Amino acid sequence: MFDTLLRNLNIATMADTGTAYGTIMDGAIGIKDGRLVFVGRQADLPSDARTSDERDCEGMWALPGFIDCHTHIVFGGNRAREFEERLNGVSYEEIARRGGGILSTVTNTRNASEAELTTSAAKRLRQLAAGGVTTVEIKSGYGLTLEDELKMLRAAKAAAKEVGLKVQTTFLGAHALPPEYHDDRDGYISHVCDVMIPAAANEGLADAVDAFCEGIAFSPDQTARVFEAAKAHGIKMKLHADQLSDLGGGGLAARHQALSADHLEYASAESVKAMAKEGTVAVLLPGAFYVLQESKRPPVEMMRAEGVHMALATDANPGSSPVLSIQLMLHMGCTLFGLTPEEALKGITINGARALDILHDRGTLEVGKCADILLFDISEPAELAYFVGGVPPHKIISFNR
Ligand code: DI6
Ligand code: FE
Repeated sequence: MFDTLLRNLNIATMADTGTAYGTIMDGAIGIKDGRLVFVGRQADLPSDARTSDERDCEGMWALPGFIDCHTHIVFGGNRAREFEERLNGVSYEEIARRGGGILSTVTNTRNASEAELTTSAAKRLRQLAAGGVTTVEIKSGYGLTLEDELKMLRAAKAAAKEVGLKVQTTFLGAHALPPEYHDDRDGYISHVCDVMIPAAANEGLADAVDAFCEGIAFSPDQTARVFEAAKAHGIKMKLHADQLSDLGGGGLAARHQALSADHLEYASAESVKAMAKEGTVAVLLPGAFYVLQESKRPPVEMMRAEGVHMALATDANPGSSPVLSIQLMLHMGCTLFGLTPEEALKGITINGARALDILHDRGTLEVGKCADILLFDISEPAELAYFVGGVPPHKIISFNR
């Protein structure tokens, strides 16, 4: 009755059961047709349980496959040279004047073929996957022309397929102003809304739409236009909100029923309350906070008190977060943002799934969901957040379809 039966393991189901980590000690997991059909105590296995593939897991811990719900992992080139120059005393301004920074990534992404983007992204995805990521969200946003944005989204899907990951793609045309538009931000947003979003929707290339709502990027009004266009095409919404200043981005995302608002270092009490009310997930990104050497932490205590679901992600990108380890984010979520290890782990499982609207299928080990399982040789789940950089999974059993 089971294709595979995993015995003799402890299970951190990560489900909201009221028990820490949703733990089941001395558990067993039954898999049939790639789905979980039994998750419980070994003692509760049906007496007629049969399988031709029974595996003794020797007391290891099982967790749901990790979800990295915010990445920009498809990009041309990288900015290691700039990093090096900065540490040799060259100023940001000088680098920007030479066309460096985000614009250098735009140039390199435009110059790369879809195949080249796929290959370089797949290489980085393999590193993420080695840390236990089985589902990844990938944004566009370095093409900034219709053709180059769609190229990025296709590369995202191809790279994830090559590595065997489940992928959710997000159209982030409103990431930066392309040089062609000079200072015409409203003109570019019109192009995003009238041309790019419809095209991404028609080609089935975007599960969600995102925007960078910030003084240096797009205003709340421009963001609202992007959201209206997304809604008109039945596409979900996410938002880069309140990362460097408080523009009320968290509240804006909540009012539009966005899945998540991400970053949130400067989010106001009003925004946090609105997010709690609408069930908007707060996606916390300690990698960018660390690399940018920020000092203002997101209002985690308030989010906790208000009952906002908190997710954690790498924000993998060539500028503010060259991070390819989700488990490092567990540690940094705890040390930099004050999450508990359990909250941090929820951030890359159940709440990562909420941030992508895939909780029906992922994010916890519960009957009916995809058999997407990590086995760790650890003595308790907190070890994963405690070790800086985490613990490599002993085995990954994932039916990604
Ligand atoms: N927020 C960020 O920190 C990055 N993008 C964004 O929306 C920066 C991306 C880059 O520098 O390449
Ligand atoms: Fe980001």
